[in-house]
Amino acid sequence: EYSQQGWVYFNNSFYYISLLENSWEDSRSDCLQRGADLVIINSKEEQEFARHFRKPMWIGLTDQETEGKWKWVDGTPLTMSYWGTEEPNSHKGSNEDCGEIKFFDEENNWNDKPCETKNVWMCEKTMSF
Ligand code: 2F8
Ligand code: CA
Repeated sequence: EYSQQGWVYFNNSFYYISLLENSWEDSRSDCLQRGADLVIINSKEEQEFARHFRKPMWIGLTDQETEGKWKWVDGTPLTMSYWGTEEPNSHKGSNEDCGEIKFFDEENNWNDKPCETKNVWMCEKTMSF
């Protein structure tokens, strides 16, 4: 695992963890401007990699289009999921349409929360060789 100018390399992708906090949408815009997108987690190894930073962070997961139908930012449905206990729950009827990594002490640590909430975010740029 090596890093360069704020990016960390792992398994054919570079990852960027923000220093600021932002809404999910603004976080995504930042990733796009960096030629990346919010992180898409599609292996246990990648989940563990994201978890080991021990920071609540936005990931590229949303059900903004259809309530309850969670999708990654590239439009693909979830192949595996690591929701925390009782998540996703749209807590107390609030509109929780965006996904974060939250309970970093547990392998299952995704949480849905309101997209306008501010969070650190994680971008991923996949390498094509
Ligand atoms: O207990 C889980 C619950 O915790 C918070 O609500 C009290 C989260 N909300 C925010 O972080 C804004 C919920 O998303 C979470 O389900
Ligand atoms: Ca929640």
